This record gives sequence, C-alpha cells and structure tokens, in this order.
Amino acid sequence: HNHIDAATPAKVKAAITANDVYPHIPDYQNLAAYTARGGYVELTDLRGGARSPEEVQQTVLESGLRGLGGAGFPSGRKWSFVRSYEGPRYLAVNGDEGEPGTFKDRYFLERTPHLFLEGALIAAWAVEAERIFVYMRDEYPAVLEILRREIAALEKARLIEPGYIDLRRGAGAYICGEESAMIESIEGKRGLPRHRPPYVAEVGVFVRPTLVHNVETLHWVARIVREGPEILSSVEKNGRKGLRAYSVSGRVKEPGVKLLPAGSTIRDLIEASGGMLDGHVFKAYQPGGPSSGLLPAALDDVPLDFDMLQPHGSFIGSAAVVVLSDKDSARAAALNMLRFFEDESCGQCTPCRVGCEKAVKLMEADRWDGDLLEDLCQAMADASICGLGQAAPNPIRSTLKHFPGEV
Ligand code: L3W
Ligand code: SF4
Repeated sequence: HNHIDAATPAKVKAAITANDVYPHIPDYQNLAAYTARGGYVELTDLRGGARSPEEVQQTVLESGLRGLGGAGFPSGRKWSFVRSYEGPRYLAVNGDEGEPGTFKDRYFLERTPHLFLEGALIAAWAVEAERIFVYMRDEYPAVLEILRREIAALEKARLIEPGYIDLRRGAGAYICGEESAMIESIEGKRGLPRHRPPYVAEVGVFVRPTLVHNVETLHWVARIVREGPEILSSVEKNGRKGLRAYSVSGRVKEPGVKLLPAGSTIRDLIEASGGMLDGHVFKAYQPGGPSSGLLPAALDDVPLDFDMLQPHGSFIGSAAVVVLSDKDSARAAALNMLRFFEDESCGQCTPCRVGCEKAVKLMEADRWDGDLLEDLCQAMADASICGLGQAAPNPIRSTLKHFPGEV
C-alpha cells in the first residue's frame, strides 16, 4: 500500500475502488454449477444426521490428509482436540498464502471455490463452530471478489445464516500466515505470534477454542467426504501415499500448480513442468518455501513429501518448489531469502529480529564466516518464538553445506 500513502484522499479512494471492484475474475464454478453436480448434498445430509462427526473424522483420518499450510499435522486429529474444549468454538481459515513461491490456494479458489466453502462448512459442523473467519490474502482481489459473491449466494440459498462466514482481508504481512499471528490480526490487533502452549485448539480467536485449517486442506475435506478417503489413500508412489499440489516456478518451461502423487521427486516435477528452460541446466531447488532452504540437483531422488526431507535439514512445507539453474547463484538466492525474513520478521523477539539483520550483513561479505554464521543460526533456531525465526537459518545452513564453493 506504499503507493497509497503518498496519494491524495481522492486518489486513495480511486485506487481502493479500482482494486476492489474491478479485478479480473476468472471463470470459476459458481454455486449453481456446483450444486448441479451434487454440491452441498453431503453438507445437508450431515446436518440432517446422516453421519456423526466422529464417523466423518475417521474418514478424514483414513485418507491420510495432513495440514497443507506447511506443518502437515494430521487434519482429522485437530477436530477432536477442538471438540474436547467447551464452546463456543470457531473455525479460522488461513488463506494468507504468503510463502514465496506458493500459489496453490489461489489456484483452487479461482476455480472451485465451493469445494473449499463446503469443506469449511463440514469442518465447522464437525466442531460445532459458531462462526467461520476466513483470513484472505489481500493481494488476491479476484479471490476476494469470488468469495464475497459466493458467500452471499450461500446466504441467499439459506445454506448459511447471514454473517456466519466472516471474510477478513489481510494487509500484506507474511507473519500473519503464522496461525497465532493470524488470530491476533482477526481480533483487530497487530499480528504478533503467541507463545504455545496453550495451542489455538484451546485458546484461539477471542480466547475461544479454534480450529485452524489451510484453504487447500478444506478443499480436500469436501472431496474426501463426497468421494471417499481412497481419493488420497489409494495413490501410491515411491512408498508414499496421497496427492500433493506442488506450486512449481523458476527455470522450467511451464510453471504452475502440478497435482501429482505425494511421492514425486524434483525430476518428476521438472518433467511435469515441461522440462528445464532451453539453455538452462538444473542446479538446485527450493523444495518448500525459503524456510526449507536450498537442495542441490544431486538430491533428485527424494520423494517431496512430509518427513522425507528431514534427513537433509529441510522440509516440504507448503510445497512451493522453485527450480534454479546453472545461471543462478545459490549464494544470491540464500541472501535474498534472508532479506525477505529480515523484512518480514515481526520484531517481537531478539534472536529473530537482530539475528536476521546480522545474518544479512554477514552474507553480504565477500567471504562468509561459516563458524560465526553457524553460531548465529543456532541461537536463532533455539530461541526464536515462532517458525519464522526458527527456520530462517535453513537457507544459510543449506548453502554452507551444499554450495560451499560459492561462499
Ligand atoms: C493441539 C497440540 N494442536 C500442534 C497444531 C497447531 C497447528 C498445527 C501445526 O506451521 C509450518 C512450518 C513450515 N495440541 C498441537 C496442536 N498443533 N501441536 O498443529 O503446528 P506446528 O507448530 O507444527 O506448525 P505451524 O506453526 O502451524 C509451521 C510452514 O509452516 N511454513 C509455511 C508457510 C506457508 C504459507 C502459505 O503460503 N500457505 O505461508 C513456513 O515456514 O513448513 O513447518 O495448527 O496449532 N499438542
Ligand atoms: Fe516475530 Fe521472528 Fe520472533 Fe516470530 S521469531 S515472533 S517473526 S520476531
């Protein structure tokens, strides 16, 4: 919003109006098209008592669905946590999608928003949530407009009470994708992560037990409930089960969201993305957002799934895969990542606030001081309050380990 700060009130109004009213709206499946294909039958049946929340939870557990915001926590298990605390309860949906390289939530929302909305309503039914907060990235004006229209359509169709789904706009802070910072922001406060425990399942939005799910997780909840847990559990590759929506970008011919088996390797992803750009040789990749660091092309046979990258000091996170080539510098990419964390640190705790700043200074030097950087990384990983500061060292450590010749 920097451009707005310097503008006159009239320009501000014009800019806001232009952003809010005239985003390009892609073709998507609206309520009429969704219900024509059997949409909301499951929700209506569940509300009518066709199955108990425990039965639906069991189905979700059987599918193997794990949280797709990045942490991979078994989705079904969250429901019983939240239900074990006395109501009123809430559902808060994380649609902030701020992880650099991640665009899968947008992909689903701009095509099939009602799969997400029905999934959210099923999860809300399962934990008897009094209200759903949808925290949406403001840089997705088309998604916001689609959700405004379709939530209004759901109200008109009496599938929800007016106001039951409360659509909130984020303001561009990466840290507000951290679940407790998002909750602070929903409450109208600055998005500062909270200490845990207590977990948000017990103390969430306005101190109430809160179920937090990522957008894509809820998309799959709707599909699993309708089509059965096998849509995920029957897909097998390299000993892994399930599907993963990889956001692939970088030096490939056809970047985009690739829905592939969760056991896919980087070679499979490059192939599914039309191969490397002409004149580029595969050199390295970011497997799951900058927090996952950089891996070398030599590690090209690892299934890109939860838990599989741990031995390499990395993780798949939200599956934001960026492919680098021989024309790219790992050192420059890592510095770029740390500059991003320095900008986006909320500043609440010293190891992260000062650590990111110091790391950037050390990484700007001609030669990296490996010992000093490792000391700093250890302090940040050990003593930061939230995942941002804890994982910010990963690009430094992975570059020192896999690309020592560059630093
Ligand atoms: C009750 C317990 N609940 C854990 C809940 C917790 C949360 C979920 C996962 O994400 C990841 C990072 C990157 N009782 C519980 C409990 N929970 N123990 O389970 O919790 P946690 O702490 O493992 O992770 P997290 O802080 O939710 C951190 C990834 O996020 N990441 C991705 C960013 C993605 C975007 C995007 O664009 N979509 O920004 C960034 O680093 O993989 O592992 O609900 O409450 N005992
Ligand atoms: Fe804020 Fe960084 Fe501390 Fe997280 S680790 S609370 S982003 S200062």
